Amino acid sequence: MRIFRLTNGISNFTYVMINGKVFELGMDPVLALINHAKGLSVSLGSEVLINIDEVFKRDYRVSGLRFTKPYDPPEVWGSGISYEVSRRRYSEEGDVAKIGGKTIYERVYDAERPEIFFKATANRCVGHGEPIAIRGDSNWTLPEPELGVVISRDGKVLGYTIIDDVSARDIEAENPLYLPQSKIYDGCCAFGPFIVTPDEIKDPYSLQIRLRIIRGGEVIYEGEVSTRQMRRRIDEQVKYLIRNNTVPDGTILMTGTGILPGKDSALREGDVVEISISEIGTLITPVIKLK
Ligand code: DO4
Ligand code: MG
Repeated sequence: MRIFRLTNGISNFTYVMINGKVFELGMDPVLALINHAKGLSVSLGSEVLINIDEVFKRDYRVSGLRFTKPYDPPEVWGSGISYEVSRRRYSEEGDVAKIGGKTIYERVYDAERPEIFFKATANRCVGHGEPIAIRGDSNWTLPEPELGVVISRDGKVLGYTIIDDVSARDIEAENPLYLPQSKIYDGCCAFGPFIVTPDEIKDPYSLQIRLRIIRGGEVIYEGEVSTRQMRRRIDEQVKYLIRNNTVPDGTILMTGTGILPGKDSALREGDVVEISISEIGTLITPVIKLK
């Protein structure tokens, strides 16, 4: 089952795709995911005939029906430095503090406890076709394409999604204590277009994540990674997130980036970020710069 939401700019309409057919969803999307996980029934409305491929091409600048975020997540959290490449690149870029001869990023990669940080609330998130943002005070902001997991309050994985942990790398590189300011701001997170239930994913550890940054119609950066290269299991990351920390049903956890474009690919207003994950889909977002 795949949940998605369309908007006409005034009202939102939530749908579910089952075996290629699209139905109106007759209940709250998070409840539908919980029921699906428990083998309980999901309330469906009428079947609808929508040309998904056609709607997929539209963005927020055109009027009419278009994609938006699949639901309003109560909280979005991140897990960091979960790929070897992020351990190395985060250690190299910026004036990075060392403790006991290792950078903080090397230490956290090797440690038993993962890096877990707060990322966003629903109002800071956008969906497919909607703009992600560069902070007005950042000149080096990068997309971080990640596998997102939607979880229940008891840590069960209810669904998978594509998520972009957009990060002001210059602000964090100046001082790691600035992490919340580099991570949390308006338009700092995009996810969707679909939430895909676990029964539709063969193996979450063999998904291919691809990133393209497009500028003026030209691809200026392209990279890919497999979730096979993730250092920690998803259940281990979730376990630390919910340890003594009650999260609401429908919370999203980002599982870390394994693709890091260089400083020369810093996002600019007008760029388009395209993230694909095999078996899930493609999330495309234009980029704006905040004042
Ligand atoms: O502190 C660094 C943040 C790391 C991160 O967001 C990632 O590895 O994806
Ligand atoms: Mg990240």
